[in-house]
Order: sequence, then structure tokens, then C-alpha cells
Amino acid sequence: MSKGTYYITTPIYYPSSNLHIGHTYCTVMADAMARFKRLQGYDVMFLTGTDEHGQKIQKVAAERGITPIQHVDEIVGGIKELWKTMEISYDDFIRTTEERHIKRVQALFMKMYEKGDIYKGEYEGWYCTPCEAFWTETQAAEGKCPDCGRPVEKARESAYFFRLSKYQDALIELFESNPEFLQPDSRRNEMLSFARQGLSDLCISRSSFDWGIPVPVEEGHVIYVWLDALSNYITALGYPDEPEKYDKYWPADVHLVGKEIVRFHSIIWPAMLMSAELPLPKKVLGHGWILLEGGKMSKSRGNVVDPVKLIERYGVDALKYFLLREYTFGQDGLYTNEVMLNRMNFDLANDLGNLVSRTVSMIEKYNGGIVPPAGPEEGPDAELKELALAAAGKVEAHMDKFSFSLALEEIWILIRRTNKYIDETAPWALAKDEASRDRLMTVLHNLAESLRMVSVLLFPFMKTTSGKIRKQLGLWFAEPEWADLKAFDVMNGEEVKKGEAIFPRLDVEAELAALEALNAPAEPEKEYPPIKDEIEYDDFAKLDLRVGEILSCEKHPKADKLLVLQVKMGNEVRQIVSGIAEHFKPEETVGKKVVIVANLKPRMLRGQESKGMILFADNGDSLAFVSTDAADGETVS
Ligand code: ME8
Repeated sequence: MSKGTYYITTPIYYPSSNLHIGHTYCTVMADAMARFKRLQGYDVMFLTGTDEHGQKIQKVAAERGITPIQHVDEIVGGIKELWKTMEISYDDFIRTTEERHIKRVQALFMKMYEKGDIYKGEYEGWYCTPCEAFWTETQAAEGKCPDCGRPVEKARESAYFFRLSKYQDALIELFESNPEFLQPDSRRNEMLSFARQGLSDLCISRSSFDWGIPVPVEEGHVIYVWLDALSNYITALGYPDEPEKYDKYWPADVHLVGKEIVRFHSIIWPAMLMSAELPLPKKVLGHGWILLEGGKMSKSRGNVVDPVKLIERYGVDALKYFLLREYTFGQDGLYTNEVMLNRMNFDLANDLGNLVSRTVSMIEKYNGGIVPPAGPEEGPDAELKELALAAAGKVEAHMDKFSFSLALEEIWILIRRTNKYIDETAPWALAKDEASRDRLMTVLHNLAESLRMVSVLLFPFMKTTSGKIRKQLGLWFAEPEWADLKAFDVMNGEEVKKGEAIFPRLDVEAELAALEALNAPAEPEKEYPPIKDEIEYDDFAKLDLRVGEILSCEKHPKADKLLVLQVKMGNEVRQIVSGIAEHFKPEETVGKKVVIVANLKPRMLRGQESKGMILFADNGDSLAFVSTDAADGETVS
């Protein structure tokens, strides 16, 4: 029986370039929560997607020399591939360039317009292109964006405005009367004081570029990208024209967002919904950033951690575990390879990996691979059972607060206790004495049971690992259910089968070196001069290019930069003066076969005649010969 609906969203990502580990952090949390709620019996709707309009995307596409849609199609393909690799269980993926979204954003705009909350005016302000955000004079102090610190530009245009100021009191009332609406508290206090300082009306259209959703009431304007993007949370549900899912899932239980976009989600979005007379989301949760030593990850600074490389090396679950376990929700945290590798080694290879392999091996060795039934309780049995049976409730309580790290810690308390149970009961010693056989069987049963519980508890966080454990325990036939955690003594007669180590031990030093090499910032892309204007074939055909062999070469007597070369070209030897003295010594040129522009009008260069020109490859700093094996005198065409 369904426990009700649960609607969770991630931000929709900008497909300006590929996503880094910081972006995956939010999606991994949302995925864990979605799976957790499903496991508990909720009817879950998990939405993610991409935010594809706006000046920034238009700019990036133009720089790449392709259309915006070509650009976003390519990047979005990569993002979907990444989520597939990471086993992200989203129920829908909304792209803001989809027709279903466009028409519904326009419908929402009209609803707000007809309410009288949208009016036309003139906008002048400071605009941060990378953030797509307009700022007031005080906000953009010193000409810098208060979010990202990059320079802002003055922008002025005739535009449509949303009466955000009208909703100021309602928003203050919302933050004050419903502290749960925005968490953590630090963010709520920040937004409360932001709202109390006074909200200006918001400019919600642009006419300086066209990559956006057209304003339905006037041509030549596109809807501000944040209005467009925020609407995704209801357009994906079919609002307003196909309201079945909307009626079922809205209002959202939670919008998970990064701390820098809390303002958009807790002020602008609720005000838009109030204007359209729609219910507000139940909760907005702002998470912290994953930082690198030296600051925030940024593609343009070349300091990003690529999740794909980590997954290829350590697997999806190791990365998910690390992200969920290491960082405290709401706070910033530092990423280092070392911290990650230690987590993988201590928690995954040592604690969990060992428990699985020891348990399965001992059941194989001491009972022919069959899980024995429960037996009389003795020694540490009661404590182990109690801990295992209490785990579900504790994990639930932490998950209610989005404390993923503490939820996992709770599971690891059980894992570590079970490992300790092995040491305390010493099955290898029991196996030596036939009289202890019953006790040995009870111990094996309890180990299998505890591990079964662990496999259920882990399922929302590390689905594949949970599956591997269950397969080794002979539980492959059943998907785990939360209710499986209610009883301890249920296993009897399952056939265990040892598999590969679920998390092999890592050589931290060697891995550190390998990761260093993998994540070394790529060389900045070299810039090449643009291709010159097109010419006709006839223009090209006028050139007479020949192969020549350099017979001798000496310095020009009167010019430091010039060399004087004698070049054999078929039956003729001619003198060519070339400006290459800074790049080659005279003797380095001798014997080289080169391409010559043979019909270039002869010129006198500082008193020496030059008949033709030798071609070189030029990388801006140095020259290289364009050599050939062909015989001198042959034509090049
Ligand atoms: O803001 N650590 O998109 P976006 C943690 N399109 N989170 C990080 C991070 C890091 N190092 N870097 C980025 C947008 N993020 C809008 C959203 S929603 C209607 C529109 C998070 O691709 C960031 O905090 O720039 C944000 O929540 C998310 O990635 C998307 O960022």
C-alpha cells in the first residue's frame, strides 16, 4: 500500500559544459532520497533536467560556432549518459527547450499577467552573464557579481517586470511562520533579512538576445531565464493543460538546491506561485558546496573533478558512498583525493567488504554454503539483534532531516558491530569442537541476518552493492523492502555463494599518483588564427609551387634576421633570402627539401636578390620545415 506521494527535484543544470562532481553531489542526494522513499512505500516522483535558455548558453554556442540547440543537444546527451552511468533513478527529465515546457511557461506568464502582476517598464541594472542574474547598484558593489565575484555589465532595455515587491510581506510571513519551508536555518535567516530589506520588482524579460521562450504578449522579448527555469517544477507535471500528475504530486515535498540559488527558489519561485494562486512547495533545502583547495570548482579555471574518471576507477557506489558520507548537508566541504580514497579503503574495503567475504566464506566452510536457522540466544547475540532491529528507525530519523552522512554512519555502526561479533564469537574456534556445533550454527545465522539487514539498509544509497551482497547471501530472488527490517530471525536454508570482493583494497599512494595524473588540468586549448577569406580556384592556380633542395646557406651580411640560401630547383639554382635567422642556424638548413613559391616576383632584400619564397610551418613562436621526399624541381599542386 502506498504511503502517499513524494515529489523531489534537483536544480535543472545549465548545459554550458559537462558536469563536474559538485553537480553530481545534489543529484546523488536526490537519488538516494527518492530510492529511500520508494523503499518505504511512497509513490515517488523524482525530477531532474536541464536549463537550456539564456544569454550564457547562446554565448557558449556562438563561441563554438554552432547553434544553441546543437550545443545543448550535445551536452544534454552527455548529462543523460552520466546519470545513466550513475544509476540515477529519475522519473522524468525536463529540458526547457521542449515544447511541453515552452507552452506551459507561457501559460504561467499569462496567468501572472492577467492577475496584473506583470507590467512593462524600462530596466537598467547590473547584469552578470555567467549567473544570468540582474543586480541592484548596492548588490553589485564594486562592479562585481555578489554570487560569483565576476565583473557585471550595465544593461538597459525596455522590459516586463514582475511585481515581486507586492509579495514581500507574504514571503516574510512565510519564513517566519513556517521555519521548515527553508532550511538550513542559516539560509532562512539570510533570506528573511534579504526580504526585510525590501524587494524590488523583478525584470522578467529580455530583448537583447533571442535564445529563450517568447513573451506571449509582445514579440521581440524573451522570458527571463530564471522565470523559465523555475517553472520546470510544475511544467514537467503537466501544469496547466494536462494536470493529472500536477494534481497528484504538487506541491513538491522538497526542492534540493545549492546554496547560491536558494534566493531564486525561496523568494522568486514562491512569489510566482502566489501570483498564479498555486500552492507553494513544502520545503526548499539549500546544500553546501564541494570545494577544492583553492576555492570553488570552475570549468573556466580548469580545476574540476570529473566524476566519470572516478567512476571508471572505483565504481559508482564507491563515489556515491563517499559523497553522501563525507559531507554534512548544508555545509561546504573540501574534496581531496586522499580523503576519498581513505573512505573507500576503511569503510568500504575494510568494514563492509571484509564482513561480506568473512560471513559468506564461513557459511561455505562450516555449513556447506547453507544459512542455518536461528538458535538459542547467547552472549553478544542480543546486543547485535537489538542494534540491527533499531537501525531502520535511526536511519529513518536521519533521513527525515536529510542527514545522509549520519544515516550511513548508523549503518556502519551495525557493520562494525557485526565484524566485532565475529571476533567475539570466533567461529573458527567453535568449528574445532563438535560440541559447539549448535552455537556455531547460531553465530553463522546471526551473521547472515545482520548482513541481510545491511543489504536492505544500503539499498537506497548503493543499489548495486546491495544487490551483490544479496546475491552472495542467496537472496537474489527478492527486491528488498523496508518491512524486511522488522524481523531478525528470518533466514533459513538460503544458499550462499562467494563472489568477487565487493570493494578491493586500494593502494592509496599508487592511487593518489594515478589520480593526480588523471585530474591534471588539461592544457589550455591552443588558439589558431582564423582561416582567411575564401579565394577562387583561379587565384590559387596562379601560384607556382616547386620542390627545392637547400644546397648552402649563410648569414646575410647586412641583416641579422635574414639568411641567404642557394636552392636547387631542377636544372636551376636560385638564391632566396629568408627571414629565418632567429629560428635556424645556416648549417641546419642545408640538405632540407622544401616547398618554394617559385613565381613570386624577385625582390632585393638589403642588397641581396631573392627569387621566390620558402614555406615554413609557423606556430606563432617557432618555425618548422615543411619538408618533402619528392625530387627537387617537381611541381606542388
Ligand atoms: O544554477 N558543489 O545551474 P548550474 C556543490 N540552471 N554543488 C555545486 C557545485 C559544487 N562545487 N557546483 C555547482 C543553475 N553546484 C540553474 C538552476 S533551477 C530552476 C536552475 C550546484 O548548472 C549548484 O549549487 O549552474 C546548483 O544547485 C546546481 O549545481 C546547478 O548549477
